Amino acid sequence: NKQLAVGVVFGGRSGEHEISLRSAATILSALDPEKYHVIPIGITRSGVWVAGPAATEMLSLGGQVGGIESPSPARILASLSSVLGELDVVIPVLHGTYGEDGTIQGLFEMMDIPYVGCGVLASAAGMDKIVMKQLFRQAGLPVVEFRWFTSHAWTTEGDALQSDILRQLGLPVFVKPANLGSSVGITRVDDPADFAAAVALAAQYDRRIIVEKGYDVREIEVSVLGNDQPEASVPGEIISGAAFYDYADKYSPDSQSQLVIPAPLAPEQIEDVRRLAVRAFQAIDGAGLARVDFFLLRQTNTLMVNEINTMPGFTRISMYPKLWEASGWSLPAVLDRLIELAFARHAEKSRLARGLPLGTG
Ligand code: G1L
Repeated sequence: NKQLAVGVVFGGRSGEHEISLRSAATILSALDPEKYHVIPIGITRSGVWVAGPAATEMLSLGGQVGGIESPSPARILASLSSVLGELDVVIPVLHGTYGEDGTIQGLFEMMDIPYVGCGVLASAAGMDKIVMKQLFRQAGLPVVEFRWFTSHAWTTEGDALQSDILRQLGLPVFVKPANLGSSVGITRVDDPADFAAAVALAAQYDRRIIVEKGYDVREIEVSVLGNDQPEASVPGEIISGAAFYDYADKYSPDSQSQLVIPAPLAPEQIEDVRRLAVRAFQAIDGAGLARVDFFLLRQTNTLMVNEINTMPGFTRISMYPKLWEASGWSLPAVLDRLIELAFARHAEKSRLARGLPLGTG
């Protein structure tokens, strides 16, 4: 019974390097050493891949390893090929750009290495608030009212866009960059006079901007695990002190927000939210795992799918593992399952024809 070689890839070029290191440390310590030969793999801030002592050092130093010089593409490619050689499966633990947006998943596809979690399409769709909401809407899921536009449209016809959007959505609205994992660049707007500044801020992070209608809500989250027959955990609720669950709140240990598990909901509503979570996962063609975040509108007591997160926070105090814990699945058991799912998906893909006529190999 041979141990599986599991690479855990963390760090990276995104602004959220440290969050990746913390989730990676949790995953490394929860993988069963009887079953797995675990290989930490770090990506430095400059994009160079390192394994062995240098990777372990990155974890303990909180990402201070490596300069900020830009290595050549050839050097990056050489570093990653030297590191990814002997792996049976990889777990990407990377935030944002180059991590959860489908790019690294594409790299693993090209190298034919099984990897944990969503594929290219679901990862990319899950990182884009506009595409995600369009897919949800098309699948018949309830989503908040929204509008979107490009920075270019804003510069050429901003006044018309603003009046049209505010007439449609009312106030408050949330103005957000379309393509970003965390809550940076997001503004709640209560006064039309503040709208343009909110758009200018969001436009610093993406060329596409989404405006969502604001509601008085409770925030409910569900963990999903599986490939073709995804399962939903018990729901949890985030009780937030702040005006909204912002970046600092989400990740700082002295956070004002509190997780309530299971969420205090009526039994029918628990079933509803779990069913909706599975459908949201399927709407983006999810695989492996995702956390689905809901709004429960206080006024009407109705549920709306807010977002899906294909790489949820994964420290011991994070919602995703805590919801499974409450559903009877320990962190090591969840990781075992995710690795099985990675192999199942890889095997299924390998069996599919690759556009070749039958009989050519
Ligand atoms: F191990 C899993 F399940 F594959 C996994 C991997 C990565 C779960 C969650 C995450 N999360 C992240 O990588 C992060 C986006 C929170 C950065 Cl730390």
